[in-house]
Amino acid sequence: MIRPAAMLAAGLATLLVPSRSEALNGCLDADFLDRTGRAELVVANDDPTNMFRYRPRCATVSEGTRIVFRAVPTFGHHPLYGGLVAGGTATIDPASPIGSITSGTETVRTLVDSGEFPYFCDFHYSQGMMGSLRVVPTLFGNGFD
Ligand SMILES: [Cu+2]
Repeated sequence: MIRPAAMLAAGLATLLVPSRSEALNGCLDADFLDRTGRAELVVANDDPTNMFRYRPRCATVSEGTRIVFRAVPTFGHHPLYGGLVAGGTATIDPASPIGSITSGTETVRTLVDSGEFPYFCDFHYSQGMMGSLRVVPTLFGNGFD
Protein backbone atom coordinates (compact mmCIF):
# COMPACT_ATOMS: atom_id res chain seq x y z
CA MET A 1 0.00 0.00 0.00
CA ILE A 2 1.87 3.04 -1.26
CA ARG A 3 0.27 6.38 -0.49
CA PRO A 4 2.68 9.15 -1.45
CA ALA A 5 0.30 11.94 -0.42
CA ALA A 6 -0.16 10.48 3.05
CA MET A 7 3.54 9.91 3.41
CA LEU A 8 4.22 13.49 2.40
CA ALA A 9 1.66 14.75 4.88
CA ALA A 10 3.23 12.65 7.61
CA GLY A 11 6.59 14.12 6.70
CA LEU A 12 5.24 17.64 7.01
CA ALA A 13 3.70 16.77 10.35
CA THR A 14 7.12 15.61 11.49
CA LEU A 15 8.49 19.06 10.82
CA LEU A 16 5.62 20.90 12.45
CA VAL A 17 4.65 18.64 15.33
CA PRO A 18 7.55 16.40 16.31
CA SER A 19 5.62 14.61 19.05
CA ARG A 20 2.86 13.51 16.67
CA SER A 21 4.74 12.64 13.57
CA GLU A 22 3.39 9.33 12.42
CA ALA A 23 0.14 8.45 10.79
CA LEU A 24 -0.87 5.25 12.52
CA ASN A 25 -3.37 2.99 10.76
CA GLY A 26 -4.21 5.66 8.23
CA CYS A 27 -5.03 8.33 10.80
CA LEU A 28 -3.44 11.63 9.88
CA ASP A 29 -3.51 14.51 12.35
CA ALA A 30 -6.41 16.12 10.51
CA ASP A 31 -8.45 12.90 10.75
CA PHE A 32 -8.71 12.87 14.54
CA LEU A 33 -12.06 13.93 15.93
CA ASP A 34 -11.84 15.76 19.23
CA ARG A 35 -13.76 13.69 21.74
CA THR A 36 -11.85 14.87 24.78
CA GLY A 37 -13.65 15.66 28.00
CA ARG A 38 -16.22 12.91 27.62
CA ALA A 39 -16.79 9.94 29.84
CA GLU A 40 -17.47 7.56 26.96
CA LEU A 41 -16.89 7.10 23.26
CA VAL A 42 -18.56 4.50 21.04
CA VAL A 43 -16.51 3.06 18.18
CA ALA A 44 -18.60 0.92 15.83
CA ASN A 45 -18.62 -0.39 12.27
CA ASP A 46 -22.19 0.84 11.91
CA ASP A 47 -21.99 2.76 8.65
CA PRO A 48 -24.72 1.14 6.49
CA THR A 49 -22.85 2.17 3.32
CA ASN A 50 -19.57 0.60 4.44
CA MET A 51 -19.51 -2.04 7.15
CA PHE A 52 -15.72 -2.15 6.93
CA ARG A 53 -15.38 1.32 8.37
CA TYR A 54 -15.16 2.26 12.03
CA ARG A 55 -16.98 5.35 13.24
CA PRO A 56 -15.18 7.31 14.41
CA ARG A 57 -12.09 5.86 12.79
CA CYS A 58 -9.64 8.26 14.46
CA ALA A 59 -10.42 10.13 17.67
CA THR A 60 -8.74 11.94 20.53
CA VAL A 61 -10.06 11.24 24.02
CA SER A 62 -9.11 12.15 27.56
CA GLU A 63 -7.41 9.77 29.97
CA GLY A 64 -9.93 7.55 31.67
CA THR A 65 -12.46 7.55 28.83
CA ARG A 66 -14.53 4.39 28.45
CA ILE A 67 -14.32 3.18 24.88
CA VAL A 68 -17.34 1.11 23.90
CA PHE A 69 -16.36 -1.05 20.94
CA ARG A 70 -19.39 -2.32 19.04
CA ALA A 71 -19.41 -4.77 16.14
CA VAL A 72 -22.07 -5.31 13.49
CA PRO A 73 -23.05 -8.11 13.46
CA THR A 74 -20.42 -9.49 15.90
CA PHE A 75 -16.72 -9.41 16.70
CA GLY A 76 -16.65 -12.98 15.45
CA HIS A 77 -17.13 -11.44 11.99
CA HIS A 78 -14.81 -8.53 12.71
CA PRO A 79 -12.17 -9.56 15.29
CA LEU A 80 -10.62 -6.39 16.65
CA TYR A 81 -7.05 -6.11 17.95
CA GLY A 82 -4.93 -3.33 19.32
CA GLY A 83 -1.96 -3.04 17.00
CA LEU A 84 -0.40 -1.51 13.96
CA VAL A 85 -0.99 -1.97 10.25
CA ALA A 86 2.08 -0.97 8.26
CA GLY A 87 3.21 -1.94 4.81
CA GLY A 88 0.13 -4.11 4.38
CA THR A 89 0.94 -6.19 7.45
CA ALA A 90 -1.01 -6.12 10.70
CA THR A 91 0.88 -6.68 13.93
CA ILE A 92 -0.88 -7.21 17.24
CA ASP A 93 0.51 -5.10 20.08
CA PRO A 94 0.33 -7.27 23.19
CA ALA A 95 0.82 -4.15 25.33
CA SER A 96 -2.13 -2.28 23.84
CA PRO A 97 -4.91 -1.52 26.34
CA ILE A 98 -7.38 -2.33 23.56
CA GLY A 99 -6.27 -5.93 23.61
CA SER A 100 -8.30 -8.41 21.57
CA ILE A 101 -12.07 -8.55 21.07
CA THR A 102 -13.12 -11.63 19.13
CA SER A 103 -16.68 -12.45 20.17
CA GLY A 104 -19.91 -10.77 21.19
CA THR A 105 -21.22 -7.42 20.03
CA GLU A 106 -19.92 -4.98 22.61
CA THR A 107 -16.87 -4.63 24.83
CA VAL A 108 -15.72 -1.74 26.98
CA ARG A 109 -12.10 -0.73 27.42
CA THR A 110 -11.07 2.11 29.70
CA LEU A 111 -8.03 3.93 28.34
CA VAL A 112 -6.20 5.13 31.42
CA ASP A 113 -2.83 6.20 30.10
CA SER A 114 -1.91 8.78 27.49
CA GLY A 115 -0.60 7.60 24.16
CA GLU A 116 -1.75 6.58 20.74
CA PHE A 117 -3.40 3.21 20.38
CA PRO A 118 -4.05 1.95 16.86
CA TYR A 119 -6.47 -0.90 16.26
CA PHE A 120 -7.64 -3.01 13.34
CA CYS A 121 -10.04 -5.72 12.19
CA ASP A 122 -8.00 -8.83 11.57
CA PHE A 123 -10.20 -9.89 8.64
CA HIS A 124 -10.59 -6.58 6.83
CA TYR A 125 -7.70 -4.26 7.65
CA SER A 126 -6.58 -4.47 4.03
CA GLN A 127 -9.94 -2.89 3.15
CA GLY A 128 -9.29 -0.02 5.49
CA MET A 129 -10.98 -1.47 8.56
CA MET A 130 -8.61 0.12 11.05
CA GLY A 131 -8.18 3.26 13.08
CA SER A 132 -6.44 4.84 16.00
CA LEU A 133 -7.26 6.44 19.34
CA ARG A 134 -5.16 9.15 20.90
CA VAL A 135 -5.41 9.52 24.66
CA VAL A 136 -4.37 12.85 26.18
CA PRO A 137 -4.11 14.00 29.79
CA THR A 138 -7.35 15.37 31.16
CA LEU A 139 -5.70 18.75 31.69
CA PHE A 140 -5.38 19.15 27.94
CA GLY A 141 -8.96 18.18 27.25
CA ASN A 142 -11.36 20.88 26.20
CA GLY A 143 -15.04 21.19 25.43
CA PHE A 144 -16.29 19.34 28.48
CA ASP A 145 -19.86 18.36 27.86
CU1 LIG B 1 -13.89 -6.63 9.75
